[in-house]
Amino acid sequence: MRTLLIVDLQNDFMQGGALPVPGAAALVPVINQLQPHFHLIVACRDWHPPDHCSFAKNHPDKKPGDSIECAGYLQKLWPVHCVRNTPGAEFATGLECDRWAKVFSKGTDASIDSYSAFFDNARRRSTGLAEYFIARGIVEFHVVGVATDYCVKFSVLDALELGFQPIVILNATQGIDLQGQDTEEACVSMRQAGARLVPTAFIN
Ligand code: VGL
Ligand code: ZN
Repeated sequence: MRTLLIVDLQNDFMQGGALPVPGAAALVPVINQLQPHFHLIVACRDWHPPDHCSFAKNHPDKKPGDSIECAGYLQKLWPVHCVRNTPGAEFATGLECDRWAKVFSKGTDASIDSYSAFFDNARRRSTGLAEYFIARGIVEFHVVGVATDYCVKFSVLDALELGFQPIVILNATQGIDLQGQDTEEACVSMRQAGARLVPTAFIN
């Protein structure tokens, strides 16, 4: 069953959002054009409580880009983004969602972040995505969305460790590139870990 995972294509990651990923809005038509080629489509979303530990605002004297220790792990701090049940957390305007079988929320626990669609950053809790794929016999799946250097990367690395075979569609992903080379480095680490990265897919 040809399967697609759409990662964090939410308003706050679009231009004008709280944590814009450059070029993210241009992914919407690309991903809409891809969807008819898939039998099973699932999505994950960043779905933070207002007191989430990854928000710089929730730590005295901290600003976005700083890091703190959170649940024993180094946590990069971000602007307030994707607060559950707010317009910024809704899926990107214009993104086709009709055929999606299920949405997996992550980053829902205030005390720990979750870049991966599979687990929180401390791997304490599963989002249910791995169990969902396993129950359906899905091994290979395509990945699109944002951000290549954060949630896409960590989702792909977890997938590989769990024995799945993710395929990243590069023209349907975008990185934040806080450091300039982050997206390129994310691609290298995904490839080295065994992921397939393809420039495009299913062009008629
Ligand atoms: C993401 C930073 C913070 C992502 C989510 O979706 O890549 N990045 N929260
Ligand atoms: Zn987040």
